[in-house]
Amino acid sequence: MSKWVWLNGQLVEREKAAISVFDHGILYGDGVFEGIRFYDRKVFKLDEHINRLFNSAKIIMLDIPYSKDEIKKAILLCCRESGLSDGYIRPVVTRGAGALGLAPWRCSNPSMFIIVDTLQLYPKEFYDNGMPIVTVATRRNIPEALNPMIKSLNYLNNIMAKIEAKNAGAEEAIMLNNDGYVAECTGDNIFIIRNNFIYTPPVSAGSLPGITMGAVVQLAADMGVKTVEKLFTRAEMYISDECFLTGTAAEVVPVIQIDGRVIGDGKPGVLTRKLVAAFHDYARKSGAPIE
Ligand code: PXG
Repeated sequence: MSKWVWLNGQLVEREKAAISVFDHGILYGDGVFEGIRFYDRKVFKLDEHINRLFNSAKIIMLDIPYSKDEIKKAILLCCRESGLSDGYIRPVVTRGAGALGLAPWRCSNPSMFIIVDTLQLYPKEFYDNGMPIVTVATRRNIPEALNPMIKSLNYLNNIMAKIEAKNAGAEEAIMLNNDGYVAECTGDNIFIIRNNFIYTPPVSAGSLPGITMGAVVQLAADMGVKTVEKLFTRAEMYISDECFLTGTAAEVVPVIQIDGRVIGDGKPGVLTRKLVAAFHDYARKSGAPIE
């Protein structure tokens, strides 16, 4: 864990890093964030994460008070100061302190902080043997209400789904959209494989445009395997040959059971295992050096 948190332009000791209880990030979940990894002192897909942070902010009309370059520099500084060679970076931008009442224009200044910490991945067992997951009743936010492509501080939809998964004895939940098609998991994108094609729901189904997803689609293409964005149902998942999840925290995780149905032969599939290994290598080779 890093001793420092970057808060509004300054490194502050982690215990002393505090923001106002009047910040609308806390009062209303009014803000945006990113989750980024660094491996072997290199930040993975930094530009892509910064671009997504700015896109999320633009959609909610939140002016980030720093340039992309300033934020990149701050992130690299936080990584260096952490003394870690591998870790997780959490930049957060909130609407800032304001009056009680929703009005964002009554907030003085957006607040920004960056945390660097180590990250608890799923147990290693899941990467070796695969993970069982379940579909939950909580539907993904409809894009017309709160578009899932915004990585906002409003994660209650996903948290409710996570609780349901835990209640059902699983670590991750599949969330359907309001039409009953598979959207994504609570913090991961989902993929199925059938007849050597990879399928994943389009962002318009109600998912976050995953950065890990982008990397995995490219790695699969390099192996000669095409990924098709397509709506699919629970039934189509149950009869898939393989299934896996991608996310910054999770990387690539094989799924071997969905709602009690065994996927394939109940072991991580051949292509999935190749992608787990390829992603692991790629993530450690590429990236922006922290010094
Ligand atoms: N869907 C959702 C809803 C997410 O929050 C992903 C998909 C995968 O996107 P990336 O760009 O990471 O491949 C996410 C990302 C956490 C945690 O603390 C969650 C994410 C990232 C980092 C940490 O659970 N979710």
